[in-house]
Amino acid sequence: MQCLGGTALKISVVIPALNEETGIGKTIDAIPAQAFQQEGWTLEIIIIDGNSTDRTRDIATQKGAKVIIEPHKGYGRAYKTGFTHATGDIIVTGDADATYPFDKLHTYITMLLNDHLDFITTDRFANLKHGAMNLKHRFGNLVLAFTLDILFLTRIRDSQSGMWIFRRDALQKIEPIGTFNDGMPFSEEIKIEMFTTKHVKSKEIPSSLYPREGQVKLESFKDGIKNLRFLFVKRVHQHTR
Ligand SMILES: Nc1nc2c(ncn2[C@@H]2O[C@H](COP(=O)(O)OP(=O)(O)O)[C@@H](O)[C@H]2O)c(=O)[nH]1
Ligand SMILES: [Mg+2]
Repeated sequence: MQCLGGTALKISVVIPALNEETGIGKTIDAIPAQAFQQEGWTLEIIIIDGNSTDRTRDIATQKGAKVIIEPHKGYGRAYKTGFTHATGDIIVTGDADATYPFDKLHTYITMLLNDHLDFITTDRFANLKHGAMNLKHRFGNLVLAFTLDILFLTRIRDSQSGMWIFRRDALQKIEPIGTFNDGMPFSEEIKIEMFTTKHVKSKEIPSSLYPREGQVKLESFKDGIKNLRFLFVKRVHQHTR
């Protein structure tokens, strides 16, 4: 049994959801709860619901998840709230739209533990399935990752990936999470902080992306520009800190 300070290791899976009734059930079902149990790990699933008007909350509750309502808009805002509720030693994130390989979590967590890492981000492009991402999004993602790498001297291939596996105490080593962007740039910001902070051991690992269930919340062009702009603003602030 993998333990931390004598007690069983606890995993918190934190998932933001806004009207995801078609994906939330599949997403939760993919979490390999049985493999966790065999390892002696305990599991909590926290859904941060943005006041969905469909059956998202009902389905999540039925599947045993804890549902927290965050009425303020924003992907980043949902995570900021979610992380304050997470009590696990390890936090795992991902969308509620069944696109991320939650079925591989056991392997990813084992890698974090065995390699003594603080933070893992997943590269969805490593094994991209046909139809999982259109060319426009693929190009936008390339531009954003390239810009981030140039500005922050990192080597991240997928700056927008929303699946991260990390030790909760790594959040104490970076800038206060409360100061992070409330919107989609949150995903870039957490990677920038984890990869550029001294004494935080971070790694990007190959992963995959499944086709989305339900309606996309991202407004591709508008959010793409916001994400790009964010990188420059963050760079200037980091420089003057
Ligand atoms: N709670 C909450 N969740 C959100 C909000 N906006 C997006 N999400 C969720 O965040 C995740 C990412 O959004 P998505 O549309 O899949 O963006 P993409 O993967 O970048 O195309 C999904 O699970 C959404 O349901 C929001 O304002 N509040
Ligand atoms: Mg998504």
